Formats: sequence, structure tokens, C-alpha cells
Amino acid sequence: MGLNLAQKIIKEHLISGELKAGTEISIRIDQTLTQDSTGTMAYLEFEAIGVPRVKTKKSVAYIDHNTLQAGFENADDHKFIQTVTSKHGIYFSRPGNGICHQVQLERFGVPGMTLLGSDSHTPTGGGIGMLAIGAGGMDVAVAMGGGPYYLTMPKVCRVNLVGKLSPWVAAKDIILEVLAILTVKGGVGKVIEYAGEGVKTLTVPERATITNMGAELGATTSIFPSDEITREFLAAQGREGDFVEILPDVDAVYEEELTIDLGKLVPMAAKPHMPDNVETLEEIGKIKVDQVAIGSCTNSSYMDMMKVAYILKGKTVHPDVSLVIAPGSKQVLGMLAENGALADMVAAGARILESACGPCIGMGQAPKTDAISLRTFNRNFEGRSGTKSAQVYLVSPETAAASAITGVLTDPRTLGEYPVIEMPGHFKINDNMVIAPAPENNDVEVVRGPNIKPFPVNKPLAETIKGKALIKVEDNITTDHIMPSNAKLLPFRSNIPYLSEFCLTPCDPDFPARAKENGGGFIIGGSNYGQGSSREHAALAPLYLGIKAVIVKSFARIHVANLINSGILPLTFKNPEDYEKIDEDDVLQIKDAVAQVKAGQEIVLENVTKGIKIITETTLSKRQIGMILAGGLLNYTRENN
Ligand code: MIC
Ligand code: SF4
Repeated sequence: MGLNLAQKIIKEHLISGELKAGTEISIRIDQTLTQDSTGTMAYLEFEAIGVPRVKTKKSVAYIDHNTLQAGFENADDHKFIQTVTSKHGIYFSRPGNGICHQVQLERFGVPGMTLLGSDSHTPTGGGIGMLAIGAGGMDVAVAMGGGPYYLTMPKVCRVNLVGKLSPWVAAKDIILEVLAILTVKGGVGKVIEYAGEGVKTLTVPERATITNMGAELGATTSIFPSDEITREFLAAQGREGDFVEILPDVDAVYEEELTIDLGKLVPMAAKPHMPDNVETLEEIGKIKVDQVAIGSCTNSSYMDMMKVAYILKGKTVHPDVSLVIAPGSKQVLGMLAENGALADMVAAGARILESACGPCIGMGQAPKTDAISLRTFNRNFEGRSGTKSAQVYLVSPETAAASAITGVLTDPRTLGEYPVIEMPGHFKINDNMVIAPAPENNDVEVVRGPNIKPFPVNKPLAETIKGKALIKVEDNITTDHIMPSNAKLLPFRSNIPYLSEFCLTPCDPDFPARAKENGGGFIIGGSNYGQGSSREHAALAPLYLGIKAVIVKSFARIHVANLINSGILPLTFKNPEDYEKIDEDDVLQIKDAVAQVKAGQEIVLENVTKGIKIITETTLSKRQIGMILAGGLLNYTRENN
């Protein structure tokens, strides 16, 4: 039986388990990436593991998220990351060099390799045929130390692309269509593998837009074949030597299949506040726009920026619109500067931001009260922009630029002739902003400013877990709800006591105080709990507040792994309707927790207040059971070494 792309790469890297969907496997990781908002914690964890030098083929640390320096905190983190990486053999991409996923794709990604990144959009690398997976910082730290990465063997869903996009319809519209079909939880437990004739019509940056935003499906990753188009891209990056052709076998088998006719797609937008809340621009209508933000790891490539510059050329941004543009990397920005496109953007009135995440993670440019903000980003969760009442719509760069000029949501197809913008034969290559690590056995001093704090470690699982249901939340709760991130909070990513004061506050401002008063307890949630970011802070803050178990209808992939790494028991209702049988403030209890967890599968939860028993389930592997019993991955690793 033939193998699909994902299976081929997994097979090549398999350390334990078999290619059977739903079972635990572990794989060897070739490359890792971190960024600064998760990196500080990841490197503290790497230090705690105690491996002197990374064992991967290449590990890169990027500074791209926390780039507003309103105080010393972010700069402290940057210096810590710069020195700790130098000491342990990791490349350091300086602030200004670009967004991690964009730079990794341009400069370091290699088809057929595995990449583990402490950022949920790591699957961007799937655009050149990498098996690129987002994970919590602890998992990345383990991988840097040469340890295997454990995951559930995914099902593989083939998305068959047929036909060709019409002019002014973009790769962003393809992934919005996939989101409309599969929803934000439709990808959980799956790899989304793109195939079919339509693949050949898409450039690498277009493919990367699609695999990037595949994170919003909850998928393990998304991947395109590595073909002639990939070879040309790598050659233009001066890296033809990194090219390997990787195609699925002709008789490859897929667990699911979906067909999208590219020719039938039209420009679309994801409406507030979910990436799967997709409608066509026509359905939404010509709503008035206050802000347009172009950039992010989804849509900041040279090709995207050139289309934007073409649309802006000779025009002026509408007086009621603030247009901000952040080219994805120094390479992109440098090329735009050299060919005059940057001047066209500036002349039109665009506010140029540094090559970083910026407004995508609320690092500045929070829109005005009740603003309509069009963004070429991948997430429009409520409050993520930094303004709770803002209404964020996710669109293609073409739609964004057209709307910035008119002041209303505008279908770019009204712009007339579609420009011919060629993929460059040679990108501008200058890796001077990437610092190689110090040689082995160096005596680099790791600089720890006052912002660098130790991280919390859990205790072994207690015999009886008892406490209140401290909060009950609905479906699709994101990590932005659990551990909000914005310009004010991101500087404290290694200060868990401080961050915990904001845990779940978008759902209930009193949650942290209640958790403390009660000495911890339980979180009750709906389905797809913890979707979104890879931030392990969404597990570490609850850990600090004494959360013993999280009981939900279903979990998002990365978040549940982070809970287990932190030693917090993740439980799902055997019968989802039992969600109704717990109210906030009910006292809950799990007796013989150790024995029940050891036995695996069903765990009896008592609702003491209501005098009833509820059956919950765990899908913990043997190793994960060990982690829960030990109180997290770090304790478990120490016990087993
Ligand atoms: C995000 O897009 O939410 C982030 C910020 O990049 C996160 C990482 C983080 O929370 O630091 C992600 O997607 O993993
Ligand atoms: Fe940065 Fe936004 Fe991409 Fe996250 S989604 S890595 S914040 S650009």
C-alpha cells in the first residue's frame, strides 16, 4: 500500500509506534524554532533538562513577537535568549530580521525534514514539504536536547485542489474556504495534505499561507508536496542544494478526502470573532473600515507585498482608515526598498512597521473603540487586537489594500486588470542578522535581567483531588481567553505569578482571585478547549493557581499536551451531555486519583454538591500517565533518568 506525504516523512523519522492513526508515536526532530514570547520559557526549560549542546541539525531562536520595548522587560528577555542560545548551540535571529515562520521558510527550511516550533504556526514550513509542527516550549526543549517528540499518529486528509484561482482571488481565500468547510475543530488529529493539479498553480508563498493558517483548523500540520516549484523557490533563495523531491506515492491512501475547485472561489473574509466564520465579501457587504493591517506570518511575503504596493501605487489611503504594513522579513523589506515598492506604499500613506508580528499579537496598533479592522492575519479572536470591542475581519492582502483606499470592504476584483508579478529568480540574500552560536565548550555568560523568573513545577498527583468547579466556559475557548497576550502582558512571559492574575479573565475577571481563595480547583469547558496558540503559559498559569484537572467535551491538540507536560489532569466527559451536570461552585472530587489514572481510560468524578457521579475519560498513553503521576514532564524526566 502506498504512502502519502505525511506518512512518508513520519516513517522516515519514526522512533516508536506505528503508522496507525490515533495511536501514540514518537519521531526524531531535525530542526527546531522558537520565538521570543515562548522562547524565554523554552530555554529556561532547556537549561533545566541539563543538556549542554543542542542535538538537532539546526535550531534557531527568533525575536519577532515582543518587539515593542516600553520597558526593560522585553529587552531583558531578548538578551537572555541571545546569550542562552549562543551558549547551547542555537542560531539567533536578531530583532528586525523578521517573523520566525517567514524567515525559516526563506532561509532554513528543508523539504522532508521535521521541524518542531514553539509556535502554533510552525506548519508554515509545510509550504516547502516539511513536516512542521507547533508544540509547547517544553516539547521543543526536549527535542533540542535530542529527545523524541511524541504525538498521536494523525489521520491524513487529502485536499484535492482542481482548476486555477481567478484573478484577484488569493491563497488566503483557499484556506478560508477550507476553514468554512472543516471549521476550527475540523482538523484536530489530522494532517491536511494538499494534492491535485491545482497545487502546480500555487507558488511557495501561496502554499505557505495555506499551511500557516491550517493551524486554525486545529490540525497537527498541513503539507504540500516538494516539487519543481519548491526547487525553484529554494534555488532563488540560493539553497537549491537543500531541495529534495517529495511526492505521495501514486497509490497513497488517505483517511479523508475533500475537493476544492479553485476556479469557483471568490474573495472572502472571516468575520468576528472566529477564523471559520467565513462569508464572501458580497455576502458581508460594503462595511465601513477603520483600520487595515497587512502582514503577519500568513501574508507578509514578497509576493503579497508586491501586490499590495501595486494596488496602493499612486493612490492615497482613505482619510478614515489607518493602514499599517509589516513586511515579513528583512529580505522582503529590503527587496521592496530596492525596487521602489516601499516608496509606493509610503507615498500612499501606509504606516510601515518593523518586520515582526506586531498588531497580530496586539503588540501595538490596537484599533479604536468599536473599530472595524481588516487584517491579513490568521486569528480574529475577541480582544486579540488589544481592543475588546474591535471587530476583526481576516482577508487577503488584495482585499485589504483595496479596502484601505476606498474606506469600505472592497472586492479586489473591482480593481481592473490583475498585475503580473513574477516570483523573483533571485531573492536578496544576506544572513547578517543571524548570529551563529559560540563554539562548543564556550564560557558564554547567560545574562538574566530582573525580568527572567524561574518557572513553576508541579507536585506528584495526590491520592484525592477535591475542589470547586471554579469556572465553567463554553465551546471553542482559545488560549487567548486562557492566557491573554497583548503589549502589556507579553513582557511577562517568564513571570507566571504575574501572568496568572490574568488567567481566563476575558471569560470571568474574578477567576484568578476565586482560584486563589479556594486553593485551586477545576476548570470545566466545552469542546475544542484551548484552541489557538502553543503558549504553555495557558497551562502554567492554571498550574500556579492550583488547577488540578480540566474537564471538557474535547481539547485542542497543543493545549492538552501542555496540560500534561505541566502535570494537570485533562479529562473529557464520556457523555458530553454531562457537561450540564456541573455548575460553577459545585464541589468536585476524584477519589483514588493515582489508582484511577494508572488504570487509564475511565475516571469517576463525583459531584459532591449534587450527589452524583460522572464518568470522564482520559486518553493518556503510558508515558503520559507517568507524567501526570510525577507532576509533569520535568519531574517525570528526572525520575526516569
Ligand atoms: C499567536 O499567534 O498566538 C502566537 C503569539 O504566535 C502564539 C505563541 C505565543 O502565544 O507566544 C502561537 O501561535 O503559538
Ligand atoms: Fe506572530 Fe501572529 Fe504569526 Fe503568531 S500568528 S507567529 S503572533 S505573526
